[in-house]
Amino acid sequence: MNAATASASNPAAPIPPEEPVHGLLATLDLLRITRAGPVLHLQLNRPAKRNALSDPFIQQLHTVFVNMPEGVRAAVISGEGSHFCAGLDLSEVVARDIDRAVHHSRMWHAAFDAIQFGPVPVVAVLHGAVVGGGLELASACHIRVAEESAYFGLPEGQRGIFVGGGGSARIPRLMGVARMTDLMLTGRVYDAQEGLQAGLVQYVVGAGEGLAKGMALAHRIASNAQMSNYAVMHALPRIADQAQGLGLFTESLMAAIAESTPQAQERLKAFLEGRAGKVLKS
Ligand code: 1HE
Repeated sequence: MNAATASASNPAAPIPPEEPVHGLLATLDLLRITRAGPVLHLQLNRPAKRNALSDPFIQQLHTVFVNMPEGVRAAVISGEGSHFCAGLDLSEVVARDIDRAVHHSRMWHAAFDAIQFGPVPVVAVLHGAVVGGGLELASACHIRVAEESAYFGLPEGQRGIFVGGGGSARIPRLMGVARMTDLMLTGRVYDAQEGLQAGLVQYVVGAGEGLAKGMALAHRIASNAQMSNYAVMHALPRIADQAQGLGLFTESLMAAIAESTPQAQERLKAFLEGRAGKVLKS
């Protein structure tokens, strides 16, 4: 049994070491990508510009999620340097005409949709500035872990622009329209604890502890049955967007598909035969 299989079938298995990837993903110069068994780790790697998201950067992120290597079951996104991400590369906005601006925003949507509705659940590990497009990127991920240094802002109002990377659709679903309005109109910045209280992040950890926490969560996620993860990523947000009657119908279809997979059948049998873990208070 290789490391990927061992970790995917047993959440308590030791986390394998991170190793470099090869092929297409190794050619992406704005990302440092490593793999630990079933978990792919993408590090935003433009620290001199505080990981500001240029057009090539967005395209490279998109490339990863439409070329996910075989056997990867979860991903982690973190940022190199002192900040997770300073948002849109403002130097590229100057003198962009209206036609290109629409296409630019749609390019971000395509890339971030490929993350949110992509092949694997994604954990964002956040520290320092998580602002503007950086917060839009984090909100396209499925779980957010913040170190104490993380802070969240939407300075678009101050810059004379608007969110364009899906933030107006995703961020209110995390924190509510009223809080997002406050951040955008007043320039208010939330610290990590405020982000936790507002629902922006699910975990806050100490300085330097984010990656270990994010990797541990990703390995845990990778050990789930694939169709369960698929249902959570793809059905849950869509059901939340549907009227209740439609949502309940979608839920029934998704539940029937998930429970009839061989992985589900084996896991249910394992519990009934006393071979699977119990749900205990940690
Ligand atoms: C940048 C960017 C950027 C840094 N675009 N180049 N985002 C913002 O409005 C945030 C703007 N950035 C900042 O507020 C600060 O840079 C930080 C608080 C994130 C970091 O401060 P610091 O002191 O660590 O770094 P710095 O000295 O400000 O920046 C280092 C370099 O990165 C510097 O370039 P250099 O050539 O002078 O060294 C900066 O110009 C550069 N840099 N941030 C371009 N964002 C799809 S719509 C999304 C809309 C938005 O995202 S709006 C929010 C934009």
